[in-house]
Amino acid sequence: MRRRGIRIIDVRHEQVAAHAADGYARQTGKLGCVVTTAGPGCTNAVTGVATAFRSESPILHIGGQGSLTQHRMGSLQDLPHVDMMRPITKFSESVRSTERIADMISMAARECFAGAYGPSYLEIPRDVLDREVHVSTVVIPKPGRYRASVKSIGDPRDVEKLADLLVNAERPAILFGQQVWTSRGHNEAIALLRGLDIPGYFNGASRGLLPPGDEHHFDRTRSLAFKNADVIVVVGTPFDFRMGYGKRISDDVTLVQIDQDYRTVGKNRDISLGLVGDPGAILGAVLDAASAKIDNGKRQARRQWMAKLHEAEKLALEKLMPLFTSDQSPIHPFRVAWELNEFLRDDTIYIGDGGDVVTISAQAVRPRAPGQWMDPGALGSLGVGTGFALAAKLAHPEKEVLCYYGDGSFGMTAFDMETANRFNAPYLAVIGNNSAMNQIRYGQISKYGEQRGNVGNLLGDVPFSKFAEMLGGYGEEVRDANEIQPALQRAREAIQKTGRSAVVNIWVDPREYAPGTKNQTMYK
Ligand SMILES: Cc1ncc(C[n+]2csc(CCOP(=O)(O)OP(=O)(O)O)c2C)c(N)n1
Ligand SMILES: [Mg+2]
Repeated sequence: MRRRGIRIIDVRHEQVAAHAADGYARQTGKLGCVVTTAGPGCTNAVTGVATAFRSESPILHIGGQGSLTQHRMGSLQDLPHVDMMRPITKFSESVRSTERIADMISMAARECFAGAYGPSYLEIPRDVLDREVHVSTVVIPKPGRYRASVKSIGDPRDVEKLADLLVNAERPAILFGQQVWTSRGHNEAIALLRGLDIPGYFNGASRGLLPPGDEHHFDRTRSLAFKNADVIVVVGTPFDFRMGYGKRISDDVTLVQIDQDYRTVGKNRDISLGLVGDPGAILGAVLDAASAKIDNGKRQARRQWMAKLHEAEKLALEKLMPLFTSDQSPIHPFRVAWELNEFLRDDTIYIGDGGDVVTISAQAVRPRAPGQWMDPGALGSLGVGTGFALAAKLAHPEKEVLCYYGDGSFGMTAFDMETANRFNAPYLAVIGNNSAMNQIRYGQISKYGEQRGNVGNLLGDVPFSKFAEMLGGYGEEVRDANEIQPALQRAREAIQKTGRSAVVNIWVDPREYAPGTKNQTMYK
């Protein structure tokens, strides 16, 4: 395998393997691959594959199966994998003969990149895998030769239409979703914002496309902008729960949607114009078309619109500052979020894996470069962090990797921190520890009252720093807000010195919740 340029990263838990394959795809833009055994190996990987499915991340899951000669006889670890995986993949098949393995891998990979990206599953029974066949009997697709480019711009007339809309807009706003990053359309996205002077908003994996402080980067005024805009362009993100299913956007605004998937455009609400294709290719073509048409009067109007939004951004930040700088005890989770953002380097890949503490961190943490924000995406799966961290560090050994966990999340997959250490891929784990599944606790308390609300969501007080020490790394407990920054620095230095992952376990106030949790917006 090594001779063929394939590196095997053997993890402890298959869920982590699947999240790592997903994380690798997100970090490299290439196909991630996870290989599991049959039965429980496959079921353990399900959450990772499902996460990749909802996040449109291209991964290939290859799974084992008992021999075809024992088909349905009750062999060890036998399950109907192909049927199980079908609803959470774009392609799910069993390979029935050894001659077909390579060809079917190419089919699975082609599906991963067809339209919106996503996972494929391929089951290979044991005797199919073990049999030797002569190479002359086999179709072996060549890398780079087995599929077409996916950089389609859709209907060129619609590209012209969108260019017209944008050069004539006075109050436009563009929201870039995760497809813009996963399809690597970030350069075109940025060029369009700058070329036409349009405010940009970013969600999911597209956070960090522009650095904080950039003239075209906005992040606290999306509702305001959408309320007052004349043209809104939504790129590579569906009208799902994160967008209130599109219901919050007025019917009077000109609404344009660009997506890799035909099925996503116009779903849940009507649009004025829809374009299907590769986000970067489309945005690049739109800028080209618009460049010939620019109207400087309208550009001036757009610059004033941006200035107004910048004012509103400043006010929104000022309103949050008392929470960000709170030195209350126990520590306010908003303070942790602020300190994490202060701590980030230009090259830190930031991963959020948890409930409320992580939701809160999104209010302060601003990744400094494209690809340096990772979250579970629309499936909202807790436990993604360890696999993401492992993959991110392996894909970019020169970068720093920081995963911010809830204590509930950390408990789910943390044991593969040992795998990260074993493969010289150390990362910094920071835990916002409220000894509870707090995001869930809030809803229960508000529905059923204190007494009945605290059921099924309280966790023990665990000094997780010892976990890092057990694995030969650095660990620290933090109970004082002013100790957060120094503790993070010590952990950073220790990782550099020891090559082992570190844990900074920050005890946060369990009485504090994220605004979204209080409004229960995730269910609306
Ligand atoms: C695998 C999985 N199980 C359950 C949930 C539902 N859930 C969402 S947030 C949350 C609480 C998470 O607790 P923690 O990681 O400690 O973060 P906190 O909310 O306490 O800050 C739960 C159980 C989920 N999203 N994913
Ligand atoms: Mg918690």
